[in-house]
Amino acid sequence: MKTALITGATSGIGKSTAIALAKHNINLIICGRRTERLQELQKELSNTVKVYTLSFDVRNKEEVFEKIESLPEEFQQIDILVNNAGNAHGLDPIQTGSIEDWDAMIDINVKGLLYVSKAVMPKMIAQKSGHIINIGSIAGKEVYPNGNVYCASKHAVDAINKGMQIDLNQHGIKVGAIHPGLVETEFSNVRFKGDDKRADGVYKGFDPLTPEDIADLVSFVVTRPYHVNIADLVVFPTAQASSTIIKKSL
Ligand code: NDP
Ligand code: 8X3
Repeated sequence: MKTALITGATSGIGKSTAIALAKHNINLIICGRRTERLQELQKELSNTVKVYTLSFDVRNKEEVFEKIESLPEEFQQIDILVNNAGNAHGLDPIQTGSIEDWDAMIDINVKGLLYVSKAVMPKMIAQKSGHIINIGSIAGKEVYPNGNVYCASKHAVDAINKGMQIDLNQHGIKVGAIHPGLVETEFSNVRFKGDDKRADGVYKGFDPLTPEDIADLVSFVVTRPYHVNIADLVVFPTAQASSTIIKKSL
C-alpha cells in the first residue's frame, strides 16, 4: 500500500483529495494547522486506510522538519506528496496591498511548499521513487487585476514544479502540477478575511469547480502507470475561459 502526505487537508481541495485517495486504498498523512479538523477526518477515514495527522504551520521551517522527521516507522515511506496548502490573502491593487498579506502568500504558498518538499524529497530519492503533485492555479499561468502577489506566488509554484521535474528526473521521481480555475472552497473566505457574503459572490451565477473535481484529477494522476507522468494540467469550470472571462447568468 502506498502512503500520501497531503498538506492543507483540513479544508477544500486537500480534504477532498484525502477522501478520494482513501478510496484508492492509499494510506494518508494529513496536515494542516486546525488539529480538530484533522482528527475528525482521521476518524472518518480510519475504517478504510491508515491515517496519521500532523499539525504544523508550513511557514515554520523548524516545525516542518521536526514533524516530518517524527513520523512513525510505518509512515516513514512517503510515496506521494500533494503540495496543496495555500491561500490568497487580499485582492488589492499592488500600490495599496498589505505587506502582511504579501508575507503570508509568499511564506505559505512558496516557502512553505519548499520546506515541506525539502523534508520529503530525500526520502523519495533514497527510495528511488516518488510522486510530487504541486497544486498551482490559473493564477500561476496568467496575472489578473489585483491578483499581483498571489499570482506571483503561483507563478513561483509553476517554476518550482518545472525545476523539480528537471532536477529530480535523474532520481526517477514523478513531478506534476494541477492548475485549477475557480473552485468553491474556503479560499475566498480566507482571501476576503471572513467577509462571507463577498466570498459567496465569487461563485454566484455559474457552476464553479468543486474540490471533489480536483480530487478526482489527483486520483487520476496518481493512478497512472509509473512510466506516465502528468506534468502540467490546467482545469477550468466550463463557464470560465480565463481568470477574467467567466460566463455568468447574473
Ligand atoms: P481552503 O482555504 O479551503 O484550504 C486551504 C488549506 O491550506 C487549508 O487546509 C489550510 O489549513 C491550509 N493552509 C493555509 N495556510 C496554511 C499554513 N500556514 N500552514 C499549513 N496549512 C495551511 O482553499 P483551497 O482548498 O481552495 O486551496 C488549496 C490550494 O488550492 C491552495 O494552494 C490554493 O491556492 C489552490 N487553488 C485554489 C483555487 C480555488 O479557486 N479555490 C483555484 C486554484 C488553486 P489550516 O488553515 O488548517 O492550516
Ligand atoms: C485561485 C483561483 O482565480 O481566484 O487560485 O486566483 S483565482
